[in-house]
Amino acid sequence: MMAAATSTLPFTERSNPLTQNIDVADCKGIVDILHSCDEEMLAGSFQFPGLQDDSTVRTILGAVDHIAAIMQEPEDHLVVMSGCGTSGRMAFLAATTCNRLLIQSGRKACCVYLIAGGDRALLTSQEAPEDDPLLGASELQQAVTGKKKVFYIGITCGLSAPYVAGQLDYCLQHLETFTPLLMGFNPVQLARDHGIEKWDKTVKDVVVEMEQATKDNKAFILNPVVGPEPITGSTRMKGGSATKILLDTILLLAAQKTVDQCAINEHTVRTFLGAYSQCVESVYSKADDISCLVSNAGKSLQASGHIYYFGLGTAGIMGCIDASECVPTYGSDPTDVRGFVRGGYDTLNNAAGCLDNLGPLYRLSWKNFCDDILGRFNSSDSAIFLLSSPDELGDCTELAEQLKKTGVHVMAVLYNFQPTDAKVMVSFSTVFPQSVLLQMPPVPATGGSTALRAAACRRLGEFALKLVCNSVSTGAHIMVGKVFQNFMVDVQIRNNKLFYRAIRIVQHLSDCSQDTATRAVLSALYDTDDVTSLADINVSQHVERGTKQGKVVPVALLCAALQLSPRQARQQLMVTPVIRHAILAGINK
Ligand code: S6P
Repeated sequence: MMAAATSTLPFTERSNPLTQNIDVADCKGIVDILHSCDEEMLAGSFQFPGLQDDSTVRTILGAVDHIAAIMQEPEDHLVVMSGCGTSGRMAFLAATTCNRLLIQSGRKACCVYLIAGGDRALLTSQEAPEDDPLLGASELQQAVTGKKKVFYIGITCGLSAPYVAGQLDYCLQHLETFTPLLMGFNPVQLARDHGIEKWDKTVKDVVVEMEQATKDNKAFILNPVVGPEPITGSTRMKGGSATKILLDTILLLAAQKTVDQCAINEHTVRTFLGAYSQCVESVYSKADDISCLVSNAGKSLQASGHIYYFGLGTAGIMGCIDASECVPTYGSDPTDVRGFVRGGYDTLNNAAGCLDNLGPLYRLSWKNFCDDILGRFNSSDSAIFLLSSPDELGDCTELAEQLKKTGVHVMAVLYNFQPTDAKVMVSFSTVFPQSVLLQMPPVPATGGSTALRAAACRRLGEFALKLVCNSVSTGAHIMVGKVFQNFMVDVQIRNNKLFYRAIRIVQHLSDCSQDTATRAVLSALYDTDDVTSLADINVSQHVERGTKQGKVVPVALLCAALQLSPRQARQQLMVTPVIRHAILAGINK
């Protein structure tokens, strides 16, 4: 094997031994494999501290103390959470839900989020701004204008995003105002060390400076290792889930400390983290039901249909987030998987407000769905309702019944913390004969007000829905051949990280040298056999091209594995779109 030595590869980019045959598993098999990965995320044991280890718990407590202090003085103190892609979306969800809790508790909001690419990145893939540290720094500077103290949480699962590195660097230069916390899931020595265009530092340089600042008690690094992703490099999965666990735990406990004046200690933190382990088990105890959803969703994609999520409140937002990630991960069409939220932008509660005018992909309310899509909704499509309480059944019934008339699969996922009333369940299964009922474990009794406990239920429920939605979209894309072993073979080259990941995928799967893999990727990217003139072009230009050019990795793989020209490879893929089959067909010719 010529691929890069595993020990120098960040955990977030490694191939997970648990999932190497996920592409040939049946639906139940896929869900079972994802279960073992999520257990691995919570258990850790990768020779580095994991989510529940002492050092992680201590860092969480440190962050709780700082944020609780900020919550006491919301006029001129601020918590900023920031990231790219999924990390930014998790920051958005954490900031908006924490503000809501504070307001409900008679306090003032004190959290803001930043996401590379702005609010449009909440719904669609905007991967390029991730590469820009200066953009990151200037957006942070703007966000904190007039604030005296800022607790900044920069999230980059891979310790890899220049956008976040630029912000951390800015914090480090203004430590009189900022206390920065870096959140990610690699050891610091595996932070990204690639050169960044128009910047004199690498992400690793900044991480090393952060390390020094933590020694001086001026910063925090929260980087438990959660193990490789189920689909290699897809940090929307374990990375996104671990981010949610950490942000929710920190913010809920900080709110509990401030609002309810509860003492928060290591035991409280551990109790909270333990609730997430229980949640994972509750979710996957319904593996059979989840695999039915995967099967229907996969059949929809196989028939060129669509998967639509519908939800109220943050349950609906979880669907939108899951949908937004399918494009960069699987090179899917942005209309293949979509999420719709009742109330649209009023529910999303994003900083920039309504984005309807940006185009059809930004029309996200149920009403928008009825106006734009319902008329062409057909039996190849799948509809999945996401519910956070049986009380929401009434709100969903009308739309669900309308959809059922089209002969489509209408399914539901409901999480519930109360013992489920038998009568309610009968009406529920009448409207949704195919459903997943997640009976959630009790929320940890760590003290706190009713509002706080209700918020904790919501956060755990969102986490449960995330796991189910991730299973559905991952499983469905596996069923249409977008995964080879455990690699996302149709990943789009939309930023610097993805350019190098594409090369690694080709190198690994066709067992060639890095040089051959790079030439194959460039050849597929520019549709040419002669790549000599491309050697000196900046990666940002490859990214610009990669954003427009489809099927680069599949074409490059066939070029490298079967010595085809890009043209021949594209022809082969027209006949045999599933890459594993295309390679076998080529070999058997
Ligand atoms: C990953 C997702 C990406 C990442 C983004 C940020 O599945 O498609 O959008 O979230 O690239 O990555 P990171 O490592 O900085 O959190």
